[in-house]
Order: sequence, then C-alpha cells, then structure tokens
Amino acid sequence: MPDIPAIQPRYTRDNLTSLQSYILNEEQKHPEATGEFSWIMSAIALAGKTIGNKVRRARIEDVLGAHGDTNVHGEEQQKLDVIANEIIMRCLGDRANIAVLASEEDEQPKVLRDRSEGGRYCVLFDPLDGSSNLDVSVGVGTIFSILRNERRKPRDIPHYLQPGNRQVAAGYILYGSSTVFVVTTGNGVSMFVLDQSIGAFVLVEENIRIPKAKKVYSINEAYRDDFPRGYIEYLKWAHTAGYSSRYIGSFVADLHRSLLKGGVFLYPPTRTHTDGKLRLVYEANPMAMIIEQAGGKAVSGLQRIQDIRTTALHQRTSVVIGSPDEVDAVTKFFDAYSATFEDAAEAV
Ligand code: P6P
Repeated sequence: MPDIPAIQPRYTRDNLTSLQSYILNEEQKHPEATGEFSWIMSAIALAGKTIGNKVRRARIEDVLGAHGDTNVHGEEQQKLDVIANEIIMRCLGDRANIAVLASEEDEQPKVLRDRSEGGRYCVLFDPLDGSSNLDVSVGVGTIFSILRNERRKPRDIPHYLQPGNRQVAAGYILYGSSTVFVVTTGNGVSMFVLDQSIGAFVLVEENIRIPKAKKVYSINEAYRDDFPRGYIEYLKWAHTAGYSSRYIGSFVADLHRSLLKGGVFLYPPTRTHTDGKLRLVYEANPMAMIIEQAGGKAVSGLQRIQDIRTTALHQRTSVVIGSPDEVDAVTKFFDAYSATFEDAAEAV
C-alpha cells in the first residue's frame, strides 16, 4: 500500500501570508499609499467571512428562499441577498475613508461623506451574485470594485460612475467548496482561501495567469436563437471545433473556473436584455479588471468593457471575457456578423 502523504496545511511548507499582511506589503510598494486601502480591504474580508458563514448555515438557519420583495431590477430578492447587503453595509459603513457605497440591491448609492470629510474611495458591489442558486448549494459570490472619490468631467456625473479603467482595485469572494478571495490592486491577481481553523484568508497563489487558450465556452445556449448573428455563427463554429461547454449560471463561479482553467464566458445581448444582462459597474468592470490583470481579455462585443462610458449605476452590458485566444475566436465573427441587435426588427 503506497504511503498516503501526510496532510499538512500550506503554511508548514510556505510562508503564512494573510490577506491583511499581503495588502500592507502591496501598499508599501506605493509610497503615496497611506494604509487606508488595507483598512477597506480588511472590512471586505470581514464581510466575506460573515457572509460565507451565513451561506453555509442558510438551510440550518432557515434563511433560504425568497425575501418576498423585488430589487431595483424587478428581480425576486432572496433572503440572503438582503442579509449579505446588510452585512457589507455594516462592515464598510464605519470605514471613515469611504465616500460612497453602491450596491446592486439598492436603487440609490449610500453617500457617507465627501472628500472634504475624508471620503477618498467609492466601493461598488454585488453582495451575493447568483443567489438564486443558493437553495441547491451551487457556488455564489460577492463582487466588488473600488474607485477613488474623484471629481469627474462633466462635473454633473457622480464620482462613483467612472469607467472601469479607473478602478484602483477589484475582486470577488466565491462561497464554494471553500471560501476563496481573489483580488487585484493593479499589480497582478492573487488568491486567498479562508482557513476556518484560524479564521483568516491565507495566500495560496500570486500573480495568477489565465491560460492563453482553452476550448471551453460558458453561455446559456437556451437563448441561442435570441442572440445577435455573430454569437450564433460563433457557436455553430465552436460545435465543430472540438469545444466543450460549462455553464453554472453563477457569474462568479463561471469566471473563477475560466480564470484558473481557461475558456471564455459569454453573456450576449438577448431579446429580453438587448444591452446584455450583467451589470457594468459592479459585475462586468471588476471581473474585467481581474481577467485583464491575469492576461485575459474582456469585451462587450464591441469594445473593451473597462472603456465603456458609465452613465447609470445599474446599467447593463454584454460580456465576452476569458482567455485571450478564446475571446479573439469569438470577436472574429463580429467582423462579418452583428454583435448587437442592429435594429428593432431583430429585437422584440
Ligand atoms: P441566466 C445570476 O442571476 C446572474 O446574474 C449571473 O450570476 C449569471 O451569470 C447569470 O445571471 C445567469 O443568467 O439568464 O443564464 O440564468
């Protein structure tokens, strides 16, 4: 019988680096940083631990299922959507350097303080993306995007509506078989896993690089006949080019698999969501920053997601995001076929 390797936590082999110490190390690379950033990240980490605990205990604490209300998008809110939103607000609300908290669950952002009162950052988030999967224990996640609280031009546009290329940090927390915290501050992508035995997110991988190519596409093919022609032609080609399909229906879980294993995630425009379903500022932009920082690509079909002009907190976009060669394989079809509904005739 071969010896079974002794199971040892990573930190008996590698240094034990917590999320907090990692962020502080990163900040020391930026002389202008003042430690405020790690203050925000520690609040997000605390929220992640708390939400993760609620998600794991949801059936025991009987907080699964619908909340009985709809959110700003007219979608049925799950009880845990509301709970997760409350947790994040309470963890971030006391950080004195936060100017604005903007959530998928709230129609309007919470303006806490302006620059003159120390409000230096805007934090935008989807507290629990994919929550409709909770009842069947599928991975769900929190997505966050951090912007500086900077005046924009034209001056009447709120500070929290900046294009994704202005993000100073972005990340997600995946509540799956483990609780995984993936983050970038603009110098590569790092991954932490919550070690329940010590209650800390510990570093497990730095500078993650997405595989350049992988013949896996992730899309809800049930809507195929509703997609603009370019996507339909891509799928026809992929069906003959040896691709396999993986679709969880939870953006954070599908993107996490694409980041680690490669592939391309697509949510095209459809007849019901002619601009795409996913929200730009607190879903597509943060994920686009993560994937690009890992060497991938993130486009709306027509342009780089992080260059899209933001005009509304809950505006939507289509997404083609993942391995660079796989995103290119999709957009190649947009040379000859449409990536959007060109006229009302195509959409209902
Ligand atoms: P569909 C979850 O509701 C979500 O916002 C994303 O997490 C996910 O990628 C997408 O919607 C799934 O949408 O239309 O395939 O159910």
